[in-house]
Amino acid sequence: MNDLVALAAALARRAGGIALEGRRGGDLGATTKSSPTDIVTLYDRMCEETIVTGLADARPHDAVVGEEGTSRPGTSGIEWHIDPIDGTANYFFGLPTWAVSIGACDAEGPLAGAVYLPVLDEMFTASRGGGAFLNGAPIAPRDVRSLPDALLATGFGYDPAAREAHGRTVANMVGHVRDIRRLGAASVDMCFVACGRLDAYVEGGLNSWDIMAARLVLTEAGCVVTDYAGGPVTPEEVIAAAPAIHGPLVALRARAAS
Ligand code: LIP
Repeated sequence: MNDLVALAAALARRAGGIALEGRRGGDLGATTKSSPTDIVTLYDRMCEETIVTGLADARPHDAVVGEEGTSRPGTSGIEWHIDPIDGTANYFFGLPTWAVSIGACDAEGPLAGAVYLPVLDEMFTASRGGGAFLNGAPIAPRDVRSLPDALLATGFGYDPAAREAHGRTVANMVGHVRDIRRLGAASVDMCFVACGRLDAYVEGGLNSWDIMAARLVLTEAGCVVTDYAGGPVTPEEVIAAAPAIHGPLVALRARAAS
């Protein structure tokens, strides 16, 4: 399992370095995908290709799924989920909160993961039962005990109707928490909850590659991660929080969305 984390971290750092160099170089070759604001750059694709090649060299029998189209079957029982640049809009605009997210899972769920923020040179890693770390140091959520004290992060997908609906929900929540943050990358939001820079995160309409690594960082750090009803988390519904406020947050979001 440590070998899987080490591989994920090495490939995340390698791909992140390519993306960072490209950002500094100028032309990003940006186009759009699911909507006029769903950006993809030359470096999203280059990073995914770098990671997929590295995985094929090291673990040729593993399956791989990537945001930019990779879908490789495997026979080992291990499947990798790759977001080569999570927070592509931030990357495009030159904001620092974007990350390379690489997570491995088996039939029981997340097994190992790395989320690397190249601008900040911060590497979040976790393995099942092995703890969660930031640049090798153990991490834990803040000891927040009540929602009015909680700093809540959220995000909005690319579908206009879903964005408006979630915006109304967040508007109904903002008066019941310390404040809201919208950092623009799900894996970054989730890792920041795990290390106490945020207290909670709520977002829907994500994909497996957005959350596979970061959900393991969260649970190994001691956070609670579920769907909106408090059941098993899915990319479609994510509520992540420090333990004491998770239940109250599930209830608040349900009231705010009704
Ligand atoms: C992004 C997510 C973010 C969400 C954005 C977008 P991408 O992923 O990480 O949380 O709010 O709408 O989906 O598209 O930058 O890889």
